[in-house]
Amino acid sequence: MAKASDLFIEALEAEGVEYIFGIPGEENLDFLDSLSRSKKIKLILTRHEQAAGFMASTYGRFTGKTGVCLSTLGPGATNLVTAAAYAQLGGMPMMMITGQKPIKKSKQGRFQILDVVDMMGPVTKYTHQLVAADNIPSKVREAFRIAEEEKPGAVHLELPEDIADEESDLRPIPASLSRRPVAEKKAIAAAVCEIEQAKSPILVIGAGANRKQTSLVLSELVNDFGIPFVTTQLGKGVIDENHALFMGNAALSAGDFVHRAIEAADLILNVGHDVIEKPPFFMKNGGAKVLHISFNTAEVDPVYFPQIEVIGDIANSIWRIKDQMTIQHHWDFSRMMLVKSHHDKNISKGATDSRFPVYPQRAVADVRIAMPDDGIICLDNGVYKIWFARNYRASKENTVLLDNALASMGAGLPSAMAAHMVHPDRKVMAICGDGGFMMNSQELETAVRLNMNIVVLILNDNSYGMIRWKQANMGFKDWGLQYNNPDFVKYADSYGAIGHRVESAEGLLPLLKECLDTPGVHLVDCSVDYSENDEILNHAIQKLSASI
Ligand SMILES: Cc1ncc(C[n+]2csc(CCOP(=O)(O)OP(=O)(O)O)c2C)c(N)n1
Ligand SMILES: [Mg+2]
Repeated sequence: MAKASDLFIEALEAEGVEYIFGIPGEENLDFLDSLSRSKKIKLILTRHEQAAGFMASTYGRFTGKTGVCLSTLGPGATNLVTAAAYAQLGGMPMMMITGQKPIKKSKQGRFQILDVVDMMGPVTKYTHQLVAADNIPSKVREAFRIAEEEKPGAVHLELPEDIADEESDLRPIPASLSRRPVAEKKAIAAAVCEIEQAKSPILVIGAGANRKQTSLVLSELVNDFGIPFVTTQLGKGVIDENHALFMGNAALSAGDFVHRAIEAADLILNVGHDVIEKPPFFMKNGGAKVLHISFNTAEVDPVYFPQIEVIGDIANSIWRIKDQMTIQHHWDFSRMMLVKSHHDKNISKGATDSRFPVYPQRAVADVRIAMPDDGIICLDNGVYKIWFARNYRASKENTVLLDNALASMGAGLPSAMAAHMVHPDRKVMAICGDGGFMMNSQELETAVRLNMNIVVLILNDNSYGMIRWKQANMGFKDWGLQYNNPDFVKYADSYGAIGHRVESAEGLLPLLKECLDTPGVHLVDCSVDYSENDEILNHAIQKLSASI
């Protein structure tokens, strides 16, 4: 016989769980006591449940294995909701375990009691209240299976305190050996035929391609057949963006050089596309044909209705297409290559701009120089995300972690902390706006306590810049979006982190290098000048790219 909470921990150990991120409440104390005896699972105590959820999700994003987080009932569980949505939309396997008052008898009326299982419904793939210790092995296994199955996402188990204290003589159920299904032979043949017959095919690499080791085989496809490619924000780095056939990133919604390159195609090979991302292109009747290559069938939308679908493991599909296809002499990529030459010239603009506060183009260029190829940047949400997605060339998969799905502020720092935990030997930088950073800045304490090596770069404009940019673009007056910040250097120091301030444009790069080379948690306060954002991103780029 084992206590239910011990059995729960054993079931998590059987799934290979290494960490549980979170904040226990009194309803989790049996669970916590069982966890204290685990030799395999470490508790990562955070200062807010949302940060724990972001960390668990990012762990899942990197490893493909479910990241686990913990909270109490009611307020702890509501704090996890944003992180659940982040994992769910972003395709990251993540499990939330929440406590609950006893379910067999009332202890304190309805104090703190919410229907957490119901609340989690719209933001998870699976949500369940455990009502008997004997259900633990099957429900834990089921939750992991569902979280990790394509498309990965969030799951939730509620463990009430009276159930945690029950006994069971059951054992954890081991995971079965299972492989992802592969595409049907005729679908591969149809895809090969379409690509061979096309005049100017183009590859669009999206979210799903950044999950499952497709990098090698997609790079081979591009190298062997010379087909140009585009990345979406969540597809960054799957193929080296320094490649001669890279046509750009779909950071802006329309009117950029990358859209001109896509318009030059009569067939779009859309790999791993997920409609949660802003569309990299808009389909229209009579326009280019679309070949949807993914784990799951395409969710149809007025702007997305692919004619051909190749459904199954992406790497396997690409490998088989590659194997059966031959280079066609009628393929013509000249228009795309012309667009690319203009694109590359435009991207390098402003990279050495010496004005201060720093211009975003310069910040992106300097971060790129400071970061090694396998270095990981973790972006929060703000207007700089567009600049980084567009101008920062990622050369390896999962080296630019940004959230183009829920696009929640506050994830930059926690995701960088999780990146450091999964890849302790790699350089990690969180890039945040002053607004987004403050939404989870309390986690500096967690990072310092856990002796992490990370650099947090704050692009500081004393405002919610992204919304100001949209406000200007929509012709509204500049109103309601400015605030004051703490002294970020003193703020960092008060946590035992190391605070720095950028004093000139030339000072940014050497400071970033110094921080990356010095162990510890570094916070860099860098004033940024967004005054040209509207002109460049909304007008100049559109005009230039339209003139090619
Ligand atoms: C949790 C959350 N709240 C609000 C928003 C809407 N929003 C998107 S960007 C942004 C402003 C971001 O400001 P900051 O972090 O300072 O970055 P900046 O754009 O100024 O560089 C806001 C309010 C959001 N995406 N997420
Ligand atoms: Mg800001």
